[in-house]
Amino acid sequence: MKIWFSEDHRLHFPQAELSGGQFVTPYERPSRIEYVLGRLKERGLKDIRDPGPMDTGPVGRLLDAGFLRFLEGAWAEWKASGAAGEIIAAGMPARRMHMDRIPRNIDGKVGYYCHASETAMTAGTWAAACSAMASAQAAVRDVQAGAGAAFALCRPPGHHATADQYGGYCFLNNAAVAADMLAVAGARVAVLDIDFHHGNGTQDIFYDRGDVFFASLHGAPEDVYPYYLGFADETGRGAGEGANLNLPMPPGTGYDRWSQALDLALARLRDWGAEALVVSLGVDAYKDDPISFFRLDSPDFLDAGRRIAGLGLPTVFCMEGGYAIEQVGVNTVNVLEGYLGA
Ligand code: Q9C
Ligand code: ZN
Repeated sequence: MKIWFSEDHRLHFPQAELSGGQFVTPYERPSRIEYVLGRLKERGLKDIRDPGPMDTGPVGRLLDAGFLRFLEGAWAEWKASGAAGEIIAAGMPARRMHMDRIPRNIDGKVGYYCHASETAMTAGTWAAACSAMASAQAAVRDVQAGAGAAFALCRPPGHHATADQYGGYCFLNNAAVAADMLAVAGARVAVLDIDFHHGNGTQDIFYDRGDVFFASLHGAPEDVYPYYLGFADETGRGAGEGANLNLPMPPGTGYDRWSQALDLALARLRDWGAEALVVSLGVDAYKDDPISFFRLDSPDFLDAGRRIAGLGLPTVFCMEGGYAIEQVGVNTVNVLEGYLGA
């Protein structure tokens, strides 16, 4: 299995995350990736390649043009406005305000294009986000050329980003663009999101579409971010009706319950007729994750990889979350090894 990875992820490293009313060092930090790289090498997964530049075509096809222009130019505009710090959204359009008028002022634009203010942007955020996207695209090309699977070691992650909003540590939705590339080429594509958090961005992007199935296992939105999406009664709309499956679970959920949910999701994808799979591979369901509340242990990730392999589909893995930094490598590579060993 090829692994696609760009050093440019380092260009995104804000100093600040708004957490519990304080600015803390972001949980989503560059060192996460070092642990994954280290573990990959330790386990003999050494075919690690640089993806080169992002292919803007598939990105522009799926995501909002104004949003992409905003992300690219935000830092320059922010600095030009005299702001001294990192880009942090202060206010967003709320109930009974205008959702469809884009402010001229950069502070207003930031709120317009952001859905969660914990996530800061810096000078290198756009370049890093593009490099993560490039890895996802390279993994898609592998699978389209006949590889059974490929791993995009994306950072920053993507599944919380919609077509026109960032947040939840995500800017460009890597997995969604990967799925769309596969779908446009004619496959029935399933996205399986095993990150602890609901993949609100991916769900939103495909909610009306019947050619991409989205399934997510996650902490119940009553209890955890993203709070306002990810409920079990969200089943898709229009042509997408029946192609969205949310499996929210409560605090303390362990592998017994989680693996039953995984099996249910896999059965639904199979019944739907999925021909290609994109896995949003977050490992924050781990028991010691500092911002999550499931209880998976490291060997459980091996088993999860085995079960996913049981679908027998060409698979693109995209890295998402996981914040128990020192275990992120073992847990992520366990999914891949479980998959490969199955
Ligand atoms: N006080 C991903 O896993 N809320 N994003 C953090 C910490 C946002 C997680 C709360 C969590 C976003 C890709
Ligand atoms: Zn997560």
